[in-house]
Amino acid sequence: MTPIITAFARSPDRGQGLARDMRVRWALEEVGQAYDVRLVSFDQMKKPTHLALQPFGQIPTYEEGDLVLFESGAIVLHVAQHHAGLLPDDTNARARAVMWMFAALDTVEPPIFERTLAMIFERDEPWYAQRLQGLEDAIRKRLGGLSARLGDGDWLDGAFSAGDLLMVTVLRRLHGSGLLEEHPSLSRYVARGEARPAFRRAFEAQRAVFAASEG
Ligand code: GTB
Repeated sequence: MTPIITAFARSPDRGQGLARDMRVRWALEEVGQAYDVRLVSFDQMKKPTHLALQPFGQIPTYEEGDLVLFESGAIVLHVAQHHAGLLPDDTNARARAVMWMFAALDTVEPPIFERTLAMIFERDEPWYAQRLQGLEDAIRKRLGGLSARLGDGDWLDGAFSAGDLLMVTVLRRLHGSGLLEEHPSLSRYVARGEARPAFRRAFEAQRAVFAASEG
C-alpha cells in the first residue's frame, strides 16, 4: 500500500526543503518506499477534513491504510521501524539511534526553530537584538555539545540512522546564519547528509512542488 503524506501546496520556504514534510520524504526515499503527496493550502489545513488527520492543522501527515499519523518524528520512526536501513539491528544501537532522534527534535531543534520565528515575527520589537542574541547563545551551546560528540565521525553513532536524518534536517535551518560554520565538522556532517541520493530525490521532489506553484 502506497502511503500518502501531506505537504504545503506552496511552501513559505520557497523550495528550500525546510518544511517538515522534507524529513518524511527523505526517510521514505532512504528505505525505497514509494509515496504519494497530497498538497494542502493554509486554508485547507484548518478545515475539518485535515484536522481529522492533524489536530493542530499542520503538515505533514501520513496515511497508510487504516493508519493515520502526524508528528514528523513519529512518522520517521514508523518508517524506520517497518523498513530496513534507518535503524540498526543491534538492540542497544537501535535505542541510541532513537535517542538521537529525540535529541534532534527535543534538544537541538527548539532554539533553532525559535530563532527562525523570532526573525520572522519579532524583528521590529525593541528587544529583538537581545532576544536574538539569547537564542543564538542557546544554539551555540547545543552545537558545541553536538560537535564534541560527533568528533571526526561521519555520523552520530556508527552507520547513518534516522537520528542523523532528523539531526541534519534540523541543522539545515542554520544555513546562512554563520552559526553552523563555527563548527566545520558540523558543516561537513550536514553536507554529507545533503549529498545522499535519497536526500537529493526528496529535495528535488519538494522543490518541484514549489516551482509548479510559481507557475
Ligand atoms: N511537531 C510537528 C511535526 O514535527 O510534525 C510540527 C509540524 C509543523 O510545524 N508544521 C508546519 C505547519 O504546518 C510546517 S513545518 N505550519 C502551518 C501552521 O501551523 O499553520 C514548519 C515550517 C514552516 C515554514 C518553514 N519555512 O518557511 O522555512 C519552515 C518550517
